[in-house]
Amino acid sequence: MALTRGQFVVAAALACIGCAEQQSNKTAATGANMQTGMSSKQALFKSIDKNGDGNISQDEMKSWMESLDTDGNGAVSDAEWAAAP
Ligand SMILES: [Ca+2]
Ligand SMILES: [Ca+2]
Repeated sequence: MALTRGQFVVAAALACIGCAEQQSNKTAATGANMQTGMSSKQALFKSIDKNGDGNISQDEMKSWMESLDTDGNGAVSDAEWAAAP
């Protein structure tokens, strides 16, 4: 089954959220999220949901991925992910 571009983007985002969740213990240990009180998963959602309507649209997902893809090759490498704020 072939994925459409939109389905691919959503699948990639879900994979990224899974990565963030796996790293949440490490983040909590450093106290990086103490000021916001949000889990890294919530913070990631809010950072993608630019207009704050509680939904991540394909456009929001696309612009988020493009913001991470600093070399513009259409993919987010682990180095680009690691360098993301
Ligand atoms: Ca939104
Ligand atoms: Ca890239």
